[in-house]
Amino acid sequence: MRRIAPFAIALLVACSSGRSPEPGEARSGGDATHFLLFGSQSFTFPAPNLSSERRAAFFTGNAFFNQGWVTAPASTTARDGLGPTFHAGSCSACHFRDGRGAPPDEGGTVTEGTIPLAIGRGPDGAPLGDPSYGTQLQPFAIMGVEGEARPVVRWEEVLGEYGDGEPYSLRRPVLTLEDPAFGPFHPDLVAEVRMAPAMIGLGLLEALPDATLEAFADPEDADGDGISGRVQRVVDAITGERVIGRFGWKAGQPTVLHQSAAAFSGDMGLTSRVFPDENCPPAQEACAAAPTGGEPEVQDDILDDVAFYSRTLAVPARRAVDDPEVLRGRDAMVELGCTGCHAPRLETGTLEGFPELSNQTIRPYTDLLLHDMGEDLAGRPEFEASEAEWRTPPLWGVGLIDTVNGHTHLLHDGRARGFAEAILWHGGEAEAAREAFRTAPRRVREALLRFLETL
Ligand code: HEC
Ligand code: HEC
Ligand SMILES: [Ca+2]
Ligand SMILES: [Ca+2]
Ligand SMILES: [Ca+2]
Repeated sequence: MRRIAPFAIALLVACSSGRSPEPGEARSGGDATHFLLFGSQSFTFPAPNLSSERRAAFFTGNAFFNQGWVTAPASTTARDGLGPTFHAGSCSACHFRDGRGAPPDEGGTVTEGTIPLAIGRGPDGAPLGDPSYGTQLQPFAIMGVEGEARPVVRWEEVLGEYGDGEPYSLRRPVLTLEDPAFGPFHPDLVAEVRMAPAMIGLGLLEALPDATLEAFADPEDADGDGISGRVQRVVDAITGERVIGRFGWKAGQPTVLHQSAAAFSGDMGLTSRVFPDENCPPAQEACAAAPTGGEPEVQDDILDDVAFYSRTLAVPARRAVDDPEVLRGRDAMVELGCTGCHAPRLETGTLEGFPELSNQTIRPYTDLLLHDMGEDLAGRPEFEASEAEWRTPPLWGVGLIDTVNGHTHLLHDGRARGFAEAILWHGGEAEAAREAFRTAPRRVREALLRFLETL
């Protein structure tokens, strides 16, 4: 297990001069970084290097991302077909202002996230659905069809203390699925809460070469640093091939287009060329009999525009990169072992059709690999990802979630109420980094948090 030399910490506290930002450090998304304003619209801008013609596709996609879909049949045939069961009526209901969803308060229901379900993994590794409820809970339904169940979250407090004795409190969600409409759930069911992540910079992550992810992977922890990242491999629904997974909290989706089509299907009940079937498990007869909004419901050009939009949202520039405390915090990321997973700087390769996103130096703070984060965070298994394994999320933009969405909830289920809590939940491969943070002098912890605020 990784140990941080006390000497390294001492060094970190002592040195306060001589640090400076790297050239271009504020441009987290390379040329797809925007410097516009850092208010509530910070996640909504197109990559500034899109041509005006390509901006048009961005804004068409934007319109379909924000608009509500309606029940079929309707006079607006371009946007009907919602349901029969669904979790939300628009993409932006969860990705509000292209930002991060918030979890419910005590006893509330999940509105800005999803409830993945599984009773294990199927032969190809994909999550195996509950026989009556499938691989995702859709709490709502159109008229004449029943929603599947009501996901209710209650919070349980967990107490701890920092190395210097300062106490802290964490909280974990306890999810119950109330009033199931189609009989009891399978006894092996695992259900979890996942909050909607921000939409920025996704095409840049898609443009990272497979070889970059493979080079970070160290499945047997050959270098003995306690971190054994693994590449996720999933089945591409379009080609049927096994490819690297990158998107979603367990990297269960290979491309932004694939993830967008999966969202149309699982989150909104809208069929597309990628997922042509409605979500109606055999027990749900009214669901199967309900009218559809066309075959497919999401026309190809609309799916393509939404995926284009989802790929080309700019990454906001960092603030205060030359502030001495921020620079100390940046160094603490390295010294405490955070950058073993949250890789600071990467080069994108060529993403076909996206010269704007290709060959960029980006600072996403992720390796996009799966890491065992310990039992406390465990959820459902997904392809190569075990229950406890999660993809390192990119950290760009995390400092602006409060500005955009008015909350500071982090981690896949939104349990962390800020950066410190997010770090304190790290376990498994990240236990050594968490302990280094927990036992670090207060000054170092504060510098680290200050750094995260500038992302
Ligand atoms: C009901 C809430 C909800 C709705 C509606 C929703 N999403 Fe999401 N979105 C999520 C959640 C939760 C995740 C994480 C998925 C996972 O881990 O399985 C996600 C992830 C994504 C990602 C991957 C982001 C990343 O960082 O890996 C993309 C792209 C995306 N959604 C696009 C869309 C689009 C396009 C729509 C509309 C067609 C949409 N979403 C509708 C909740 C939602
Ligand atoms: C072994 C890999 C690993 C290490 C080391 C690691 N992290 Fe993480 N980090 C993750 C993963 C995986 C998640 C997502 C876990 C989840 O959502 O359940 C995460 C989540 C986070 C989040 C929340 C992000 C979000 O979008 O919700 C923050 C902030 C964070 N890490 C900061 C740090 C800091 C600071 C350190 C060093 C003290 C660190 N991490 C060390 C893998 C790692
Ligand atoms: Ca439908
Ligand atoms: Ca379902
Ligand atoms: Ca290793």
